[in-house]
Parts: sequence; structure tokens; C-alpha cells
Amino acid sequence: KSDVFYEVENFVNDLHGEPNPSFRGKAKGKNVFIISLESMQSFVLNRKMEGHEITPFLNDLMKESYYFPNFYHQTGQGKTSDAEFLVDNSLYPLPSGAVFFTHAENEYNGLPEIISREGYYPAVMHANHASFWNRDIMYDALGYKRYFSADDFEINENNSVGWGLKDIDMFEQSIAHLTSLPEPYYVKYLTITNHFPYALEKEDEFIPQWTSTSETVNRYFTTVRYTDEAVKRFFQRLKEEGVYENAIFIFYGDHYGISEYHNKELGEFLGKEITPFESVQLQRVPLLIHIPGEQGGTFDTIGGQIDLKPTILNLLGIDEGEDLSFGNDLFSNERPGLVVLRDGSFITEKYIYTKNKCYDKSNESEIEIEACEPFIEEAQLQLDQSDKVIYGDLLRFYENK
Ligand code: GP9
Ligand code: MN
Repeated sequence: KSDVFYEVENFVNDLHGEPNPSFRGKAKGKNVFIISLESMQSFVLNRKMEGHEITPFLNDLMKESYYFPNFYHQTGQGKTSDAEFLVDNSLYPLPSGAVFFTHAENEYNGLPEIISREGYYPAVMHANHASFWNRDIMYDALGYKRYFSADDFEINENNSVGWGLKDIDMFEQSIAHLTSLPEPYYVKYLTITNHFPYALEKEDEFIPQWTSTSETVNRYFTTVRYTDEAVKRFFQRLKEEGVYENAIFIFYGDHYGISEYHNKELGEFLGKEITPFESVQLQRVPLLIHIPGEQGGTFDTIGGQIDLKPTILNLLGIDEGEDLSFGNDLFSNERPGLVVLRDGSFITEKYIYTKNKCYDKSNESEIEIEACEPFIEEAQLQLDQSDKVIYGDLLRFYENK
């Protein structure tokens, strides 16, 4: 093992708090559904567009789920694939490029691999070509056993729009694949209809488009509403199939959908100016953990995608083994209180740091840099140390395979 390895290992050991023991094994042995909500940002939750609820199903589901309103995406240029990388490895994606492409030959200690050692069957459902984002190669490295991709779905002109198979059809067609899997399974679903440019046919619009000067923002609400409907119908089908009861569902937004280019219109919608502070807050994405029969609750804990791996493992009652992971169980009482975004911006309990400026969360105003200073070095160090794991292929030194 190299010096760098020991340096990173020591750094990582200091990052970890004890996962919450009362959540350990809460979903032990259950089938796991992890559902990536394409381009969905938290600002659409519990909100109306001209009187129309944008996410009625998720808003209801949230009342019977563990819900984290202060959960941030941490992706870079690798977009959806970066979110997948964060979730499976609890490592940051790279400062530029997509790690799915650049480092697919590395050794990983992926969540799918860890849980398959405990008898889980990890699979992915996504109706795009298998090689998109180099997924066919990377999924092997992460330990997935089956990838149901475009070839496994019936895709035609009638059931596709924009990027391909519509979410409602994708979920419906996935049922046959799902029920063929050995249990317990861990299945990742990647939705796609709510992807830029947010194309949808009239017949699939459950709410009208908005009427601002940004076509993109206008359509976004309508496609978000569509995906919400797709998930609702999927739940109905799972109940019919008798699959719902013995499962845990984790919904997460993969990354932002509305870029800064549309700040004027988004600001109109939100009724506030989009300052750099607000831009960081807009990087919050939905996170709902739904366990049938559990009441759930709202947790205002600040967290990010990097925390999902330890959270899921604790819920399943599975140890991560020897690992270099940077996140912490979201339910833990020993969390570090620092969320680092890939561009170096960060969020603490009290402050937000972005573009070399420090903001006070209580009144959203810019304050002296001193308040943020204690965290600046730590935030950069976390990113750098995580990059070292990838550049140095450091996970190859562990033998818990
Ligand atoms: C395509 C889907 C969308 O397979 O992952 O990709 P994105 O552009 O969001 O990364
Ligand atoms: Mn995406």
C-alpha cells in the first residue's frame, strides 16, 4: 500500500460518525427500489404553478416517508452518471469530465457489490442504450448483475418522446423484468422524460405549460408533473403485484434541471431574486425514503448524495466493510454538518459559501468571509482526497472482495 493510500485512509476515518443504531436494519432483507428522478429539483415539491400542484403524488408520499428538504446534489459534468457514482461509492465525482468514462477500469467497492455479498441481486432499469455514459462497463465494475437497457424494452414511435421511452411506459414494461428477478433484489430505476428540453406531447400533459418568456421553464413544470404521475402509477402496479409491502423505496433527484441561464424566469416563479446564495439553495433535490408501514418524518438535516450509501447500508443492516467512503448516515446523530458541492461551494448549519463569498443562512445576506473560513480548507480537502482515491485507484488495495 502506498503513502497516499494511508493518507486518504486516515482522512476518511476522521470523517465518520456512528450510523444511527435505531435505524440499523429497519429495512433488513426487503427488496430495494432506488429511483432517480431525472433533473428534479426540490423547489417543485409542495408548490403550485398557477393553481396546479406540480408533484401531487410525491407530496402525498412525503407524508408517509422520511423526507429530507435540505438534501443537495453533488454532481459535476457527468450529470446522471455522477449522481449514480456518488450513490454507489460515497465518493465525489471528478472536477471535470465523467468518472464513468474516465475511470471505469478502477477497482470499486460499490454498494451493489457489497449487498450482493449479502444475497441481494442488484439490477438497473433504464430504457437508453447500454453504452450511454459507459454504463455497460461501469455497472460491471460497481457490481450490478443485470442492466435492463433499451434492448430489453419495446420502444416505438407511439411510446417515446424526447430522449426515448416515456416514463409511464418504462415503469409498466419493467414489471415483467422485475418479477423475474431473484429476491431480495436491489433495483435502480433511472427516469428520463423530465430531461431537457422537456418535450412532451399534448395528450401526456397532466398540467398545462407555464407562460413565462422561458420555454424551458414553462415545459419543465409539465414534464415534472408527468414523471410524478408515472411514479404514482408504478406504485399502483407494485401494489397489484404484491411487491409493494415488502420493499423500501428511495427517491432522489439526480441534478438540477433549470440552469442559471433561466434565472430571470425562475426568479419570477419563486417570487425572489436568484442570488448566488439562492443558486446554491436551488441545488437541493428531492430525497424521500419510504418504508411501507413506517410513518417517517421530516428531517431538516443537511446532506448530499454522498451520504446515501452509508444510509442505505445502515437501513439494510449491512456493514460496508473496508472502504474509502466520504459520506455519513443521514439519520446519524454524529454528522459533520458540512455538505460540499462539486464546484467547491459548501453548506453548513449556519452558512453557505459560494464564489468566494460567505452568506448567513438566517437572513440570506453576505457576511465577512471569516465565518466561513474554518470550513474552506476542509471542504477543498474532502474533494481532493476523494479525487486521490480515483486518480490513484486506491480501492484496489482492499481485499474484501
Ligand atoms: C441518459 C440519462 C440522462 O441515459 O442518464 O443523462 P443526463 O444528461 O441527465 O446525464
Ligand atoms: Mn440526469
